[in-house]
Amino acid sequence: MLMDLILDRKAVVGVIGLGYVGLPLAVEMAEAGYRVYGIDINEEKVQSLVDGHSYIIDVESDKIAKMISSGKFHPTTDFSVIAQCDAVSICVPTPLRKTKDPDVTYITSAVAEIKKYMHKGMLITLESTTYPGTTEELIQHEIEELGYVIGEDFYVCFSPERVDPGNPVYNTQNTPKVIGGITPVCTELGCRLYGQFLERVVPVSSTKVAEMVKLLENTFRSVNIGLVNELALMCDRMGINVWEVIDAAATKPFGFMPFYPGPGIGGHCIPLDPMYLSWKAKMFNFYNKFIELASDINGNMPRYAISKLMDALNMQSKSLRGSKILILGMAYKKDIDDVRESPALDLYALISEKGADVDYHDPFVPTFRNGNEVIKSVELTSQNVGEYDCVVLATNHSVFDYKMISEKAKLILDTRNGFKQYHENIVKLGAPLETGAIMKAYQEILAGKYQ
Ligand code: SAJ
Repeated sequence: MLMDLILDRKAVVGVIGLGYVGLPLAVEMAEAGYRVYGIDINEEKVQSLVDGHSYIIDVESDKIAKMISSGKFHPTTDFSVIAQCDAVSICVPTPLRKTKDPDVTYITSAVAEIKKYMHKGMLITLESTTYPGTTEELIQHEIEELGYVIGEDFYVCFSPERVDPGNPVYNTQNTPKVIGGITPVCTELGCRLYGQFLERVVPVSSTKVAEMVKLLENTFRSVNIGLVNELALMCDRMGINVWEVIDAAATKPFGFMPFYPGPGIGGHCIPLDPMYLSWKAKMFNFYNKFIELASDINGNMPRYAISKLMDALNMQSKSLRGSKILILGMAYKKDIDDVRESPALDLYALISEKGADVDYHDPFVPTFRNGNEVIKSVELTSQNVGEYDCVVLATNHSVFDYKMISEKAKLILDTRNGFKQYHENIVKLGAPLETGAIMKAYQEILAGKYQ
């Protein structure tokens, strides 16, 4: 009986997809005492784990080595181990196609493998972010075709991943986990299993509710980022410093949550997940406005940043064409090494297209691909920073020496409000060009002049 196996921790569990979601999940399950098969199609990843090395920022290698030697964790590329599994969690990517519709081929491939080794009594939980209805369409109905009866012969849940790579406070173990099943018994089994190794499980009544929870979480971010990005454009036009406005609004202790403008949005979640919802809603003849509008505004920010750069150079009677530009930061957000969908990639391509000579410096990103080219991060020194006509701060890594850069650079376009001190040579996204007087007053307030 699956419930007994779960409660006695004798259940054998499989995790398909050993990335930033699947590997930490496998670790929690193995540490709770379950025998875990970690399945991935990438042989290098599997071999690395077999050798006791972790490639995920939040998972220590010695933990992997211990789990391997204790016999609790078995990384493999062989899907046939699913025949031995009482429960399987699917943690594969769900990218968007260029046409902005969901690419669920990783999910369908994983389900095709499960079908080969399916047996009675198995619990299947999908964790990949996707549109409402996916779990029923791509898992429940597929397995039912084999003659199994949902809620009796097999169980299916959806549980959205809430992993924030590199987050020093929240991790897989202590982040509440929403779980919704196709039937009540599915929900109960899913909650019982995850409840054995996670601090808190949040049951919901169906897989669709659970799928929608995740999309609301990330659409909430995308729309609010879009709001402040539009506010930045407005403030620029109106001669107001948007950063000061947001900092002051953020002093409101209730009913407000600060979001910040930027050169666009990146990552594997926020630019993509809301488009899943928008795509599915259209099938119900529901044409949403917020998601598409936010996506449009956020997607346009790189071009706004370029126009700001040209305005800034224009102040010094320089054209972008022929100028030397340094982009600081290529990662999609600060203090990480991930460049997926990073707006800095767009900035690099747009600045190149305009005929400028562009370099980048990012201590977390030694190289990146620009089309067929491999671009290398250049060194940043107090000598060379002054050689550039403009330094563009695209990602506000904590490690940058902001004081040195502001003293040595001829001109700075700050798209992240990374430079807190006032300097004549700093132009900010979302603030008027002539920032001198405005920023000087702002700096005096920050320095406590009126307190
Ligand atoms: N961004 C802004 N302004 C903001 C916040 C973010 O421009 O106020 C940009 C970031 O620079 C980045 C993009 O948006 O390019 C996404 O940033 P993010 O902070 O949402 O970071 P992500 O993509 O790593 O989002 C993840 C999400 N986690 C999951 O999906 C499990 C998200 O739900 C988390 O809230 C977020 O981490 C987090 O809080 O760090």
